[in-house]
Amino acid sequence: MRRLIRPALSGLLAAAGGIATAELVASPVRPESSPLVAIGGTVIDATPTPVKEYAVATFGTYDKPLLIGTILAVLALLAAAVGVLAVHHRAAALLAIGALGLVGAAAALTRPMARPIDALPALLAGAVSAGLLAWLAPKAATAPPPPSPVPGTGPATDGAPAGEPAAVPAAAAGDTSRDDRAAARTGRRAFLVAAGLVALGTALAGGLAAIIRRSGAQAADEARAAIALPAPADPGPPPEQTPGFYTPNQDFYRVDIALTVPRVDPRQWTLQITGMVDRPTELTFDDLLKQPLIERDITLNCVSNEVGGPYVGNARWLGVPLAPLLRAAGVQAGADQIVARGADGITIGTPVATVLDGRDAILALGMNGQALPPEHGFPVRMLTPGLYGYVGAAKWITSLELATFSSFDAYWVQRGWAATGPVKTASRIDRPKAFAQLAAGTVPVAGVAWAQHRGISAVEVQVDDAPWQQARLLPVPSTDTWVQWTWDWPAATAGSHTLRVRAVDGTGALQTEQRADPFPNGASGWQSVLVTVA
Ligand SMILES: Nc1nc2c(c(=O)[nH]1)N[C@H]1C(S)=C(S)[C@@H](COP(=O)(O)O)O[C@H]1N2
Ligand SMILES: [Mo]
Repeated sequence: MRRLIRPALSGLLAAAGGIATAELVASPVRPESSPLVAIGGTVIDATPTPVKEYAVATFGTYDKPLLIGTILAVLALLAAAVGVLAVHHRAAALLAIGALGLVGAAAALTRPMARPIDALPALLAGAVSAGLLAWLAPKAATAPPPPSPVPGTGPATDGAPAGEPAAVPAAAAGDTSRDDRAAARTGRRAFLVAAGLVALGTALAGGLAAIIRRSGAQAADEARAAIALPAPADPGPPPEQTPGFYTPNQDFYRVDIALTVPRVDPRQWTLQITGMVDRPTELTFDDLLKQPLIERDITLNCVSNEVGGPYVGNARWLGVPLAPLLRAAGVQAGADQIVARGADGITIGTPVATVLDGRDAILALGMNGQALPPEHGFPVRMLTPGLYGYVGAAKWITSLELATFSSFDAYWVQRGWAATGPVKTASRIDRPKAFAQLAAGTVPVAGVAWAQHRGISAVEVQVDDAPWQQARLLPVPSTDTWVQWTWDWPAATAGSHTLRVRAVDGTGALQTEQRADPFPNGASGWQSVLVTVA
């Protein structure tokens, strides 16, 4: 086992050196061409939807560091194995490492927005790793340990692979043993020096890559900080004052396929409006700032949200109405789908009819008084009140292509999710928390309910099997936001109680009791929480 340490380490170091080189080359120009990012993206795209669902539900926003960590762990195991392979089969080991580089290159080349040059970092990683391994492997090959001077206790020869020299007969030990030990020491020193050099080089390259990457992000962040959002031509109503109505940007849920948050420089950004339009259009960020902007409170939620789950938030958005832009481009007859593309490579398909039906579908530039945060789609994202995010809220948007639903399936639709995703009526209990221990007396029960663009007309609460009670609804600016509700529970009887909530939407339809999982078109069912009154 101990004999494998140096070969395994040389495999690891060779791979680390190659990966660091790739990061260094990728960082300044095309961060997305990093083999790690490309392989991660490929894994995300290939992951079966239920697993992806599980990852989002279980690890939330941490699912990405976890994925990168897993990929690194797998690579480390492979690299160590290749290092061991190099002891007896050097050529095969070098080929294996080269093949890993090819896998990375293939991943980079098949990313949605790939360019041929994106293969370069991975190919370089393969070549550098192979070179490093060729250099380290001979130094890692351990000289056989000096034979034991006592007969019978020397290394067993039984298990030795064919072709390996059997242990030197003990009688011939003496001087040879001392020479061997000296040679082993020199060999170890040579290996340690070489390994140290590779480790140092790797750390330098990796550190430099990190610095370059951060300064690239900084440039986009500085451009973001320098943006002075114009006043809206059509301001929103006075902001609601109740705590919790607006979700602060840093608390707003985040769901996307982007392994690293795209840092888009608004000065280089353009939006293409293409496809089935009479006048293909290209707009710059400044063009958008010059449009009459509207300010609206809109609640956004994710189709992956479970009943009672956290993937819903409400913000005050500033944006350009989308319908006039589309009309100016001249939407052709038959075009029923807007395919939005994001800088992370996603496609999101939104019904043309929904965007043109008079609702406040916007290209959002501002969120709660700031330019969009990078995580939420800076510089520009789409928002379509009443639709789940996966069909109406493309972030880091780069183009809008007018198409048909029959000719193109967007990213999530290819993975089995419904092609159109109107939000389902939902309600949530935020207070008291599940399993809370409460004192008898008046217990404030409170939460939110949403059915964007239909609105909420009533929320009802039930304790155990008692009759449903009407909750009080707090005022809202439009049907496009969630509604905060409260109800005072006269909690008199000690023991366990179940609180249940349901809502009625603006059309008078009662929220369905029918339980459904998020896949394929959103969860449904009434939420209940169990609490104890002392
Ligand atoms: N570019 C891009 N836009 C995207 C996604 C994505 O993966 N990439 N995810 C969508 C989904 S599933 C949701 S629910 C919302 C989430 O927006 P948020 O992260 O700002 O809350 O963004 C949508 N827009
Ligand atoms: Mo979503």
